[in-house]
Amino acid sequence: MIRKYVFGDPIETEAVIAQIPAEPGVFTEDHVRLTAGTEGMHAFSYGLADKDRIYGLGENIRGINKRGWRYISNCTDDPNHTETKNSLYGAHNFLIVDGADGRFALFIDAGQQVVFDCGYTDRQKLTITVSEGGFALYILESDSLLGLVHEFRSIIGRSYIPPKWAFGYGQSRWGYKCADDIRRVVRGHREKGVPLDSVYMDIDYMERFKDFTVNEERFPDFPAFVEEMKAEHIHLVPIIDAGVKIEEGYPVYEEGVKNGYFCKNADGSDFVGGVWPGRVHFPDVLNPKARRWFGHWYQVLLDAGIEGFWNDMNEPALFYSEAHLQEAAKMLKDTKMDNVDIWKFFTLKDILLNIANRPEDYKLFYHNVCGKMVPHDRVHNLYGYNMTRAAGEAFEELSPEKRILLFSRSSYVGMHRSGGIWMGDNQSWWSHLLLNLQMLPSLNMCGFLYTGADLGGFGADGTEDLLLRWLELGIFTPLMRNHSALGTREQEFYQFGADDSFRRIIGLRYALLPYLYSEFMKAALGGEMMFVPLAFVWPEDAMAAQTEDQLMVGESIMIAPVYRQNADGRYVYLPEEMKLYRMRSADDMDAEILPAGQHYVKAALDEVLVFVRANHLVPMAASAEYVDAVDTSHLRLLHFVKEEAAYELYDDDGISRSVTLEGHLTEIRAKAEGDGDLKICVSGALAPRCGLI
Ligand code: MIG
Repeated sequence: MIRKYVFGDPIETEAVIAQIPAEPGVFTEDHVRLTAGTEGMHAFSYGLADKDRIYGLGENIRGINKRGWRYISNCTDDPNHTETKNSLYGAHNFLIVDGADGRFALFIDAGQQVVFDCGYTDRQKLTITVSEGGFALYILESDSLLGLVHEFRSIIGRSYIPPKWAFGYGQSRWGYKCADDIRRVVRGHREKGVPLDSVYMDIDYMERFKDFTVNEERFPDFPAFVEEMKAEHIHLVPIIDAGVKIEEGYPVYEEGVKNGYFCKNADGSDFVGGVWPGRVHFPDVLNPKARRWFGHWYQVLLDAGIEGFWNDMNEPALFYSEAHLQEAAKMLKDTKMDNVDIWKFFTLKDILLNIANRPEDYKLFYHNVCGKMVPHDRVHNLYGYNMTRAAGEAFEELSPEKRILLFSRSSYVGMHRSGGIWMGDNQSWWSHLLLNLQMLPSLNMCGFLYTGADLGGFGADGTEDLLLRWLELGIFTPLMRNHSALGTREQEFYQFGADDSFRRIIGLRYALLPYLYSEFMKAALGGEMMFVPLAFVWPEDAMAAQTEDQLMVGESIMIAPVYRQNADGRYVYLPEEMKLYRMRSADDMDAEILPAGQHYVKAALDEVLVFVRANHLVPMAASAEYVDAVDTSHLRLLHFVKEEAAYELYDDDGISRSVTLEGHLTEIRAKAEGDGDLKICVSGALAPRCGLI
């Protein structure tokens, strides 16, 4: 059951693609009350019983159950993902209430700011406040939590599917400057037999940070270099920033100005902001013509052989607006420095400290939405979405056969059809390893399946044990990329000592690929989650509902990564009997069956805990150095078969755009025979290719 209500005159976001007629007349709902209408804002509230839980809100801080904090949908470039924050890079306004009075979900489709007060101001109240402007509210009902997610996903359309190679390991660092830096990274991995499929190119590959340019001194023959890397089975993935450098003779700038494709000031001139290239204009990606134009610029890099991109700075991040920079400079100049008291000092300090991403600056510029000039703050949360959509739509034309890798920093529901996201600038903190885990299911609820965090942490100095432990989670996330910031400790695996552990753990990802790819594709094509909180699988189990450091990955396994430094294991809650595989590599593991309940489970620094549910199978391959080398002609099964089990394995060529479940699923069946000494018989078309582990 889905009901839609429209308030005011909303700007069409195209987040929802199903045709749902709006309810006529006044807003009446059993659950949700419309409470206030002050200053053009709308607020809704819902009374929470003591044990009610709230899920959703996609990319965000804090736990899986969102109750007890205030979250603000306001796409923000903020690298410090601490508990004190209210917003990260995305705006994912989907929320589920799992309440004593029943379960329901809602989606606020609005490009402007939305505040979700989930029992923060008043523990017994959920209040949602939508900033001025029109919007649509969807109310969804279903008996189950998974049913609510499925329903939502069915109206927002299919999630983005990357090429299969994008499930390989990627190495990135803000600081690789030239072809030799990249060659060194590839050699570092290949020499030690550590698998690798991609190397990311951060802003330094460009000429003066200009999009769609390549610095010729650093990459003298770029297409040849791309080919050279491909011969080593490495895909280069360049970054694209939102801001277009203002520079005479730079065609992206000149075309944009000529055609009026940039965001405008109130007086109709092009808005000027400051980002990496210095002074920039922002492409008005909300205007379909400008979107198409910007998207087609990616062709320059496609023509050079590039097959994947990451879109950055598209909240959009604003180091400064030119207007405010002038103002700030004047304020500083006008201050008499001979008698600065402490209050004056704070004012001075704040002038520069708060110059980036100022809310006031986001009100200064305008978009052309269907011929109307719309202030940016009304559509702020749609910017990164539409930048990435620009690329995604262009790729459908420019690469009609082959999938292109694409993921973004900023996003909104709807963008999940065009690309994935990475979780932005985290830190090399143990708490962010846990945050990575907790964001996964919330993102999946909102359609974002191709996702992952900067493994090892982006900001701050990482350590060997942190990287190892983080990879032990990262081997399960669709995007598996080690990335770190300029100025931090170098973080490629070979900067540390434990080469062999890294080889075995990263190798495990490749061995698990048949299962992980299959689960990803089934989730994408079926509108399901790949990472599921225990609460969604065992909703009546109060312990499961509180377990926020374990996840189901697909139908067969539960993961429980270690996320504390110096721990030799961790407590794991088993809602039911499971078989634990303690894996050191694809070939080295021990297994034991554990009863339901709480267990302290040992996991050495180089061991991964995989819990298989009863009557389930996990198809694996042998490890490989790159995705194309994973040999699926021989599969081995992790198994916990008490009676019988069946698994539907999905596979395809990994690159064609047209994908369906039909014709790509093969069933593997296993049956336990005999009493005392169980024998497991595998059947189905794949049986001759399957061995047991
Ligand atoms: O202001 O391109 O999140 O991944 O390395 C920083 C440099 C800009 C932010 C991205 C990060 C990237 C960095 N970028």
